[in-house]
Amino acid sequence: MSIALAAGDALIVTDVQNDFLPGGSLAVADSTAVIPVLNRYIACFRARRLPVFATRDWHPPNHCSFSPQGGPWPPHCIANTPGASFPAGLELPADVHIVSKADTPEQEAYSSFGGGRLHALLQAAGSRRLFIGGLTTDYCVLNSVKDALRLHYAVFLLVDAVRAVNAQPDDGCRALQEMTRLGAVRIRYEELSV
Ligand code: VGL
Ligand code: ZN
Repeated sequence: MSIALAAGDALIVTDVQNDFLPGGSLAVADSTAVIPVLNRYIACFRARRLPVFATRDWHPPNHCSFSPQGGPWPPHCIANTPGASFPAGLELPADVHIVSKADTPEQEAYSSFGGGRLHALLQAAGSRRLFIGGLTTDYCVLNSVKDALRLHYAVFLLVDAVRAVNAQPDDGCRALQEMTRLGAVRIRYEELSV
């Protein structure tokens, strides 16, 4: 497949944050590998003046998803800490649209569409086709893609720029299958016609 980027396309860089990278509190295997690939996608979108969105997990210190509060995860991505920051190597454009999520103690949001702000920003930008990559395949990417399809966006899943938590060994594979079954189109960078 060869895909030409066009007006109405938007790139969504999902939760590429230090705590999901090696050395972080919720490190995902091989997650560093998404950074150079996402940088290439970012450069393509920038060159065409197409919008780039970066979502981030932005939790308070007592977030309900943390194990001390009875949740499933170690504390991670606490707002305004280095663990919640985007890694230095991620080349986000100066005009990136940053969308924070799950930023109150009682609210969990695996989907970047939680709260409705991303949808409003995308609508304001006139975006209809979403190119979604980042972390993690089996949580935030999966739930964001499902919401995007439900909201009638066309979704291209950047399979070379996602990595999974794999709490169960094949969670990432199953998430890819589910997203494809629901209508997301898997693409790799080489398939963008530049
Ligand atoms: C995520 C685990 C916990 C994600 C967020 O963004 O995929 N995963 N919090
Ligand atoms: Zn989280």
